[in-house]
Amino acid sequence: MKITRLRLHPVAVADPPLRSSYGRHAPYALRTIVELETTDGITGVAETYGGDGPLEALGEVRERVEGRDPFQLSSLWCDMAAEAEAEGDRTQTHLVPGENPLDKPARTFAAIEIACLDIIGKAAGKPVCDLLGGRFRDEVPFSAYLFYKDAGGGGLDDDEREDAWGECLDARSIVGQCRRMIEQYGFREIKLKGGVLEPDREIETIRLLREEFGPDYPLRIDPNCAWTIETSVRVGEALKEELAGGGYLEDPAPGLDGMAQVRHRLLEKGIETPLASNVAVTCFDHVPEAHCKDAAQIVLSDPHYWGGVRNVARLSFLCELLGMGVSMHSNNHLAVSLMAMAHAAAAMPHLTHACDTHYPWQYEADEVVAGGRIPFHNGCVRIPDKPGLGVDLDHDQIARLTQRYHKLPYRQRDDEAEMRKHVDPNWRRVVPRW
Ligand code: GKR
Ligand code: MG
Repeated sequence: MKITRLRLHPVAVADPPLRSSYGRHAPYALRTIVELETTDGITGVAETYGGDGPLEALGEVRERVEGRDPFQLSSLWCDMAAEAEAEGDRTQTHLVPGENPLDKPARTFAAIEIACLDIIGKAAGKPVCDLLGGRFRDEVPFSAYLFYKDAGGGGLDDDEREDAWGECLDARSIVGQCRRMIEQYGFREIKLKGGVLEPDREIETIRLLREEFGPDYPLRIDPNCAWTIETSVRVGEALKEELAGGGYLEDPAPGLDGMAQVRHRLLEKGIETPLASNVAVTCFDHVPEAHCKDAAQIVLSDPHYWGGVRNVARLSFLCELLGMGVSMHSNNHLAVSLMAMAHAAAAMPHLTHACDTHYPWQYEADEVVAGGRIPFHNGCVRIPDKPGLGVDLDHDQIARLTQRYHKLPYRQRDDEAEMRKHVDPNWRRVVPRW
C-alpha cells in the first residue's frame, strides 16, 4: 500500500473568550484536518494545530509523505529527525502555546503518524489503541477543565454565539461552570486554569470548589508559569489540603530550575503536593533533567507535540520506570484529536490522572465528524468498536469551516492581542506576573 495524496483542510472553530496567563482566546480557534489517501482506497485522518505555520510545515513534507508506505513510520521520522536536532529552549513559556518552532518536526510528524495509524487500523480491522501494544482501558477518563472567562461563546458577526457559561471571573461562577460541566459530562476530576486573577482569588476558587464538590473530586490548578517561586510556594502551602489526594500543582513557576525550587521548598514544609508540567517538560530530552532535579513528578503528554500516539505510549513506560506520574495535556480541539488522545491514553499502561480536554468548549455546530459530537460517559470517552480512530469526516462541515478560516483576518493564535482589544489596551504577557 502507498500513500497517494496528502490533503490539508484548515478550519476555524468558534471558541469562547477563555482566559489564561497567555491572555484571552480569540472568537475562533484554528485547527488543521489532515487526510491521507492510499492506493488501497483507504483514507487516514488526523487533526493538528491550525494557522499558517503548522499548515506550511505539513505542506513542506508532502513530497516525503506521498508515495510512501504508511507502515514505515520510523523511517519517516528518521528522515524528518535532522530538523529535530535543533538545540534550544523548547518550553512553551515564551511563545503562544502550541507554536514553539523547535517542536515543529515532532508536531508535523505526529499529524502524519496519526493519519497513518488510522490507515493501518482500517487495513487491519483494529482500533488504533490495539496497534499500540493493546489497550489497558476501554474508557478513558477526562477532567472538567474550568476557565475564567468573559461572557460570550465565540464567533463573529452573524455567527456570534451566546454560551451557557456566561462571564466567569470569580469563585462562585467557576463553581457554577464546574457543576454544569459535571452534570453534562460526568467528569470526576477538576482542573482550573489559573494565572488569570490575583493568586488569593484563585486560592479562594479552589477552596470553594473543594467545599462544593468534596474530596472525591481531585483538584488541580495550572497558572502556566504566572507565579514567582515565592508565590508558588505560598499557593502550594495555602492549598495543601485541597490539592492532596490525587490533585496537583501544574507549571506554577517558569523553567525546570524554578519548578525544582518550588518542589524543594514545599517538601521542606512537609507538603508533598506533586508538580505536573506541560510547559517545562515538552519532549523526551526534558524528562531526565526533570526527574534528576525532582522538578516535575507528573509529565503531561500530548500526542500532538510529543511526536504522535506511539511516543505517548512510550512516555508512559518511561514515566513508570522513573516512578513519575503521567497524564495528558490539551489545547482546543475537535473530535478527531479527541479520539487520537483517547486511543493513546487507552494504550498507556501507566496513566495516573484523568486527561485534560478543551472539548466541552467547542460546539456541535462546528464538529467535523459524521454523527456529531463524541459522547462522554461518566467523564470518560469509550473506545469504539471500529477500526482506526473510529471517526469519519463530515466533508460538508469541513468545507464550511475552511471557508470561514479563509475569511478570518488572523492565521495564528494571539491571546495577547485579544486582551489588548477587549480588556486592557496595554496588556502583555508577563512571566511571572505575581
Ligand atoms: O487554552 O488557554 C488555553 C490553555 O492555557 C492552553 O493553551 C494550554 O496549553 O491548556 C494548556 C495547559 O495546560 O497549559
Ligand atoms: Mg498546563
